[in-house]
Amino acid sequence: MMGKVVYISVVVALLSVLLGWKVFDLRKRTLASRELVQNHLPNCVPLKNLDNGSEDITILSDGRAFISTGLKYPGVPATEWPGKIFSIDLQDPRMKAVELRMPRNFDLESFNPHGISVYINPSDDTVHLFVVSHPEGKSQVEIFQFVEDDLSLVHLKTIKHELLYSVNDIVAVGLEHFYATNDHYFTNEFLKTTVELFLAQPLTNVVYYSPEEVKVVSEGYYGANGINISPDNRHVYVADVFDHKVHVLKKNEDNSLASLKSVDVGSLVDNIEVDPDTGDLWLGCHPNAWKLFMFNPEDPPGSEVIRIQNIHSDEPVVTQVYEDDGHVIMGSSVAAPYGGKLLIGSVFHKALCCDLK
Ligand SMILES: [Ca+2]
Ligand SMILES: [Ca+2]
Repeated sequence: MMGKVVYISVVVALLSVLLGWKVFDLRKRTLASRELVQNHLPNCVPLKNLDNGSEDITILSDGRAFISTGLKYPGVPATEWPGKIFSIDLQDPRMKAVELRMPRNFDLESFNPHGISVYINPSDDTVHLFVVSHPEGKSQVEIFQFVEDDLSLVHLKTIKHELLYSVNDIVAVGLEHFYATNDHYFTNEFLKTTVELFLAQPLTNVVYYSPEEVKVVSEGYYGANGINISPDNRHVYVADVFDHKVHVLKKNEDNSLASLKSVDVGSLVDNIEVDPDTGDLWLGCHPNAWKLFMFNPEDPPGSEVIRIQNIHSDEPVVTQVYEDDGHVIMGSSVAAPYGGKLLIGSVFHKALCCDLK
């Protein structure tokens, strides 16, 4: 493996020199470094206990929010804080983020939670939380059952598969069934953060997983990242972070996906949340991701939230809802609306709760 790493690195170094760092320039443009305009929402407050990243957030229809914290991800700043899952009852005006109790037999040391998704079991209404985790930099999916009485998680299953090699986010569609994005082609950390970033090729994909069948269902993304599903379960949405687009795919009977179209967002889209009532997409974005990768606290990466309305019409409406230059919140990765409020989470920084009006 090291031989391959050295070989590819030498080739890239030579190419970069020969091309006069054009590859590097291209990546810098793709990663965006535009100046940001402050576009704040009213009454934003940082959520207590959530200062160590809140990469993904999802909210149930009863106001129960789940939040993954403490992500360690190659190439971006990370906290020493261990990986944990928090929850907030948004119907409770105290808005207190509580750490969910984990099962004793679960390896907390290596737990490194990333994308999350919730599935409600139609037969008994139990809440199943799917969590992408990266123990020792690898990828696997942990499935838990949420117990509201004592705010705990019961571990049901760990899923590993050779096609789930660099998972960023998932969307659960059954008890052990989900779609997952692979955000990189390489699994080696050095290759991921250097060679792949600078070469910028559409090598990433979306995988369907079920106990019976695992298959690549969509490919050709520069960086497949957030994934979610429409309220009627007929369409899947995939964020291509490096192509600044959201792709709309039709979910077929056999769980394959058919590409319908893509919508330009003009920012690096991370996670996607879908409003269950309106079908609007809420996107946590990195408006100057270059600053995220070249992190300098004196010149911090900013945050941006974008909403897409009427995505299935001929004229989807793309609106910037929030933007900050990084002095309030750095590296926003997710935005989740509920009852007139908006939760904004970040890769390694704080989480905010704002009023939408
Ligand atoms: Ca997610
Ligand atoms: Ca993500």
